[in-house]
Amino acid sequence: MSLSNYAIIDSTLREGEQFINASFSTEQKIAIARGLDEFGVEYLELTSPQASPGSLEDLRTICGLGLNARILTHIRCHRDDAAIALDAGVDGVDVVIGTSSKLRQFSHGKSIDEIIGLASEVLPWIREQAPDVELRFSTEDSFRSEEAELLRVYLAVDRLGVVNRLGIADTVGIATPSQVTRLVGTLRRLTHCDIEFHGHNDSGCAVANAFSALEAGATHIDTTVLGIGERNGITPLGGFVARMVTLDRQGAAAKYRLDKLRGLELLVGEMVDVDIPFNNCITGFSAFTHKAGIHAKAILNSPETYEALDPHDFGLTRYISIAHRLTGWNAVRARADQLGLSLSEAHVKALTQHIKVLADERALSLDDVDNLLRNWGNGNGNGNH
Ligand code: HCA
Ligand code: CU
Repeated sequence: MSLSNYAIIDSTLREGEQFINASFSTEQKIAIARGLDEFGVEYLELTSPQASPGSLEDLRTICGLGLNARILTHIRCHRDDAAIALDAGVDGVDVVIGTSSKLRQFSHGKSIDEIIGLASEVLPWIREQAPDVELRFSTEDSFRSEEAELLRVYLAVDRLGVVNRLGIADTVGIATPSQVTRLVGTLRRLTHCDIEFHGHNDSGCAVANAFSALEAGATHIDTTVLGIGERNGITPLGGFVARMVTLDRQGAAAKYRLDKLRGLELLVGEMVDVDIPFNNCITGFSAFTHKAGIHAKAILNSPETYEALDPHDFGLTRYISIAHRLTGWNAVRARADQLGLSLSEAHVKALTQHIKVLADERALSLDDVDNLLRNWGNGNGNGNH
């Protein structure tokens, strides 16, 4: 596995548009596209120009912005869709067709042979029209498709020799990391194409599955800002970035403007009316707060002891909470130092015990503790406050 040789395809402007609260205006799409480009994702995937007249307009507009990110659009395996997409000036098309028995029965109604026939007609046609366009072929609901049938489709497409990338999609979010490893590994061995992974988060494995895909040789990972998408969405950009930074901090920092992540999440969050969850990787409000006295002491000595990620890499700061019964005297002393108060060690220890007793009786705020510190620091401390 190469930890640096992967690309992010951010689909906030395609999968993300399928999130229940999303209905982006042209200006909002431009702001998201620019934000993602500034962050440094390699690709933006936009809604099919067939979806609506506005989608076509906006695709043209974003293709014309001159961003560094390559612009892709997501289309059905259909000549008309491809023709409109190419005419809009995209750098690549992401072609998708369902292969699971459910999709074959309840969606497009085609057999595996018919799917292969269609792909064999549409994909070479796209390549003829646009020799330089990036062409991806993906199967929808790959993990609930019958494996032999699925491989038959991928091998037939690979043999056409016109596709750059094969995509696999965990459309309903049920794949396990080892299933992802196995399928990506099989495609790696049997085909010559790059491999893209698109994973939904219904059972909470979207980041783990994206990482398993990379470990097994995938080259492209689909994300959206805050993970927005159909139902509860897909691999979140921030969670995926957290995963990669813990493994190769310098590599990730060289590829992406990590300090732009929070602004991007706030931007999109406001547009779709969602708050950043408290337990969000990196940007959740408590992601870099430390509470227990034992943790606080070690953090004060060396933050790496209890931090896998450095908040400063993301333009953030850590916070040590001291106004509670789990507090410890090292953290209380550090707060006294911050306030410019000089207390003896014995005083700090006595005050810490006092805080614990008070905290057993009622909820304390940092202001309460600061007032105590100031009183004790002024020499009024006698333990009877
Ligand atoms: C969709 C389905 C899709 C496609 C993914 C892909 C999925 O909503 O059109 O093209 O790789 O999850 O299967 O998002
Ligand atoms: Cu999807």
